[in-house]
Amino acid sequence: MNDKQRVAHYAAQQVQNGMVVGLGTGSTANFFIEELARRQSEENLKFKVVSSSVVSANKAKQLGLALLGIEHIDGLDLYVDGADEVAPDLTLLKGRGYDLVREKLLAKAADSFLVLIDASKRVKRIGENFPIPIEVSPFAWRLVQRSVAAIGGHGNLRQTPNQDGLVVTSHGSLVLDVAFEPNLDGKALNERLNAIPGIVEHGIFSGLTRAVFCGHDGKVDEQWA
Ligand code: ABF
Repeated sequence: MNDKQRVAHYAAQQVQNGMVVGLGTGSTANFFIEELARRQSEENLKFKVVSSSVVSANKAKQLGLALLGIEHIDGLDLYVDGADEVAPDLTLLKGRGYDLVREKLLAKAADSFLVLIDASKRVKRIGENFPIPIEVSPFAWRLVQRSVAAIGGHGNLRQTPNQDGLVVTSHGSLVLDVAFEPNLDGKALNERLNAIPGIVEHGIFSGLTRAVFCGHDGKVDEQWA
C-alpha cells in the first residue's frame, strides 16, 4: 500500500452512517472513493455522496455509491480531497485537475474539510512548486491577466496536453496559470485574487481546511486547524 492509499483508507474511517460526503478529484480521492465502496459493501455503511467532478461522479456511480446532484444539497458533513501544495498554516493550492469551482464550493459548504496528502505536497509557501490556477470567463482573460500582473503575477492560458488548443473547464472557463513573486504568502494572495473581477475562481484555499492527513513512511500524521 502506498502513502496515498494509506491516508485515503485512514480518512474513510471518518465516515459514519447517514453522512453526506463530498468526493474530491485526483488519485488520492480515487483511493478514498474505492475504500468507501468497500465499507459500503463489507460493513453495510450507509451514506450518500456528492462529487466535485464528472470523473469522480462516474467512479462513484460505477462503484454503486448513492450520488446526489450538487444542485440538490444544502450542506454536507464531510468533504475529502487531495491537494497540490499544503503550507504550514494549512493554506492549500488545488486545481491542477481544473475542477476547482466545485472543489471550493464543497470545501466551504462542508462541516469538515479533510485534506489527504503524501509528504511531497508540503511546501513552505503556496506557489513554491506550481503556478496558481486561475479560472477566468473567456471574454475576461486579457483584463484578468493585466490585473494579476499589477500584483506581481505572470502567466498564460493553459494549453491542452498536446498543445493543440486551450483547456476549457467543465463550466466553460479558461485557466490562467500564474506564477507570483515569492514575497506574497498564500493568505495575502487569496485576498488579492478574490478582489479581481473576471476571476471565476482560483486555486488558493485559505481558511477552509479542518485537518490535513499526511501519509509518510508507512504511517499517517494528522494536523488539525
Ligand atoms: C484535484 O487533484 C486537485 O484539486 C488537486 O489539485 C489534485 C490532487 O491530486 P492527487 O491526489 O492525484 O495528487 O483535487
